Amino acid sequence: MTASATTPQVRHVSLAAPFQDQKPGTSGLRRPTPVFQQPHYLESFLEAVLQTLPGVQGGTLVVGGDGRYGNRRAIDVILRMACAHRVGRVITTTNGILSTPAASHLIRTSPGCVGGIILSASHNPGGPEEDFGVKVNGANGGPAPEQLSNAIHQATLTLQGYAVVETAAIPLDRPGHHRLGTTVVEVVDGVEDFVVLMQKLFDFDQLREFLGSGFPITFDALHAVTGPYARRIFEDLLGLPAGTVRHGAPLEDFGGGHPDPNLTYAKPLADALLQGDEFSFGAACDGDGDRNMILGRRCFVNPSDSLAVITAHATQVKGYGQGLAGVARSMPTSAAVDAVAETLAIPCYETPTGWKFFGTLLDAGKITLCGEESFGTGSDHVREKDGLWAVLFWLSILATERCSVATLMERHWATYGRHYYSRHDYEEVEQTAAAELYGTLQRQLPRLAGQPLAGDRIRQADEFSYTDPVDGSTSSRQGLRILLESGSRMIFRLSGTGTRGATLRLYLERYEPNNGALNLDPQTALAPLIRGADQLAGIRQHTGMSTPTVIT
Ligand code: G16
Repeated sequence: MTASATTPQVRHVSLAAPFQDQKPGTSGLRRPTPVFQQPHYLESFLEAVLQTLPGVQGGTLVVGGDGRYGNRRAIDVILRMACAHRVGRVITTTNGILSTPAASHLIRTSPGCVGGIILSASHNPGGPEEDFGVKVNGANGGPAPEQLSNAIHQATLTLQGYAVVETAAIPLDRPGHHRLGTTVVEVVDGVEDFVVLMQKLFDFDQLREFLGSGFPITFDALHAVTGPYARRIFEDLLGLPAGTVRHGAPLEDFGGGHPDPNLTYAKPLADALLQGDEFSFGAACDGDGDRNMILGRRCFVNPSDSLAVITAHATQVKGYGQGLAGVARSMPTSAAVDAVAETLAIPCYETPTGWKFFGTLLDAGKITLCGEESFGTGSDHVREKDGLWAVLFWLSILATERCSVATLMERHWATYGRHYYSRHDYEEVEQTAAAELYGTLQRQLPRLAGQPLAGDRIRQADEFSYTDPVDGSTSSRQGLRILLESGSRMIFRLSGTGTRGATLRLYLERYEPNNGALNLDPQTALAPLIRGADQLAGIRQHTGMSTPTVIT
């Protein structure tokens, strides 16, 4: 163990004024990197976290990130502030690389761990002029619930200063133990524990045999955190050829790309699967490894459908053979999983957007699987969504079914019917224009029931609010819902993860029974709803945009 020569002196740094803009969004505090580089900005938020997270003094904290620009500096600051706050032990990883699901696992398996700090702006681009972020997780390994996030925000609003020690940076280039005053800093391999967990949940022998039998796959790590994990799993353990993992080296700016696994930002991968014949399966994960996109040859799997397929086939997969307690999806996610849950006769919960809302259900054992339309799928193995877990789950299903992704989807729709679904994003809309659009529609809600729309009729129009069935907490203002008599629906929400202007999300869904037209292009199937949404909310008029920036 290396120790700093003398116990470092704690320095109390005063703030000229508390920061007023440190309210966490859907998942942590995300801002353009230059905002985080302002003097004291990062330290202010961390001080609020260290003052608010229960059990910090003497407790254990997990710290790591997705490797983006600012990661290394932030870890250094956290270690020095943790020492000043007498944190007992900080567990961090070689080069500070730690995916969000691996962080969740590490928190859950480290004795005395009170939570974690994950440095990531998730799927947002990274670099000196791009985005940085700080996510805070609690002792259960999941994202801070709303009450904790609110308490951290409240603390920032009145903060007078912060405590830090000055000392040389702890080397993170290899595993080891170090001492900083009374704080032990443990540098561990951030990959191995997670890989062992995956080996418990999935049958690697079955996967190795299947993937070696002529089912070529490709995985795109988008130069983000999953590269080292995916290389270890696919190339070392499953024996796939070197190069199976594309863009596998984590880079501070993600190679100039946007580490968001969707058809727009993972286009080379999408083109390889949707236009080429080289691969039977393709997948990608986001900046911090919690999101996933699944592709088959000529087949894009909608994330809502992915959750439904995983639920329908769960008992075929090693770690889930005992069956499912229940499932949950976020409100804007399609009801495809509801249909499967009904057949399986298990409960299906509808929560607001944000993984944090699944935490109480998972902790109480009410659900085994959960997912969101925003490319997130996960289970009770951790308390975060998990990109590589989803990829291995899909491959395990395919290894049992021995069919193509497209055939699996066709069979699924022929059984449960198809929930045509699409999300239209309007990014970087001027804040006031977005607020006006949202507010105008919100005011119309009480008058909308019974009105014709999109060749249908509005059955119900409201703003979604949620009461947690476990702890009774309520969350209101969670999106505007327009529910039509046919069962189709459109949802309007303002994103809580963007950092520039506002992002309007429009979610569209239409159900087609299993004896109906199951092979339409989703944009064609949803065309009347798309037109109806514009007519109702004046999207073009308010945003000045004639088309969405991203369609998924
Ligand atoms: C975060 C949350 C997800 C949420 C997503 C989108 O994901 O963890 O639960 O669905 O944001 O949120 P919004 O629609 O408000 O932008 P991530 O991967 O960014 O941490």
